[in-house]
Amino acid sequence: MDAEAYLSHSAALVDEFLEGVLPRVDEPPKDLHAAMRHLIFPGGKRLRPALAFAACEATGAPARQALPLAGAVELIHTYSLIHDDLPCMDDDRERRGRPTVHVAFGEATAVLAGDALQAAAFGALATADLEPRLCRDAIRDLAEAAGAGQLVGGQFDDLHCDRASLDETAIESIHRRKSAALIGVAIVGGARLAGADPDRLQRLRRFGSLLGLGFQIADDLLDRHHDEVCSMVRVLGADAARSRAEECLDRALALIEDLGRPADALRELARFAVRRNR
Ligand code: GRG
Repeated sequence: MDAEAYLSHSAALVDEFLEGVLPRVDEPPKDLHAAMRHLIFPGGKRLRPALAFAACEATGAPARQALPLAGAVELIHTYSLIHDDLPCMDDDRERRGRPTVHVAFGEATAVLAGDALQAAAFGALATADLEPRLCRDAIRDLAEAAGAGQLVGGQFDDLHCDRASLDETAIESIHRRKSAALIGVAIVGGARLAGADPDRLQRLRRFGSLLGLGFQIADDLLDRHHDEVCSMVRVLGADAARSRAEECLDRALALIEDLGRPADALRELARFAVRRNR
């Protein structure tokens, strides 16, 4: 199965899950519930859920076993996009060709919708039918990836960094926290729910970190604003940034070289994440 087919198959699986965990729009407070769903349906590429499913399959379990984690990561991803678009952050009026949540529903509702999506992510994991130790570990990993040490801390440094002192190393640190950590937790979490042993989890953690960095450099290459303060293209130039992303991909793929056919989808998605044009 190629990456596009795997992504659309994954989207169908995770959409059904998300539909089940999100509050209905015909129940009050209706506007809050509609705002929570605005960016979830229709969603984006659903790359993180797909990576969770593929890592689960690479570990020998059916994709469905990773569903609570895949759904939880997509909920965190969506909350972070809603908050990132706010006037106090990037101040974007459009995302995926539609009005951003604060444009459609107002700023206060967008903040609250993001907050509620984050809570829904942890609720979905905590109430899933999982072995208690696996459930605890998955929640802990997600909290780490979404918190001050990773996603939120990376966003903070992105907002407050000093353009003059931002070299490749500093940008890489922000990319790893703001973007790669959530990619990594999707991969590690998917394998965890498949029962992966500590060695496998450690290897996939390194795979996810490299892939996440390659994904974010690809995002910098796709971004029309190459003069963005925190862009690898700004500090390296497009050619060197592309080489750096390819190097991340090569090193990531080498880590899963011996996983055989069950890891085919994970490899396809890795190539897609770094070479994508959307
Ligand atoms: C506000 C806590 C907080 C964090 C914001 C998500 C984020 C951190 C910033 C958004 C801008 C940005 C460059 C994020 C890096 C991650 C990224 C490239 C998100 C877009 O991911 P895709 O391409 O999006 O998977 P789709 O639309 O396909 O879901």
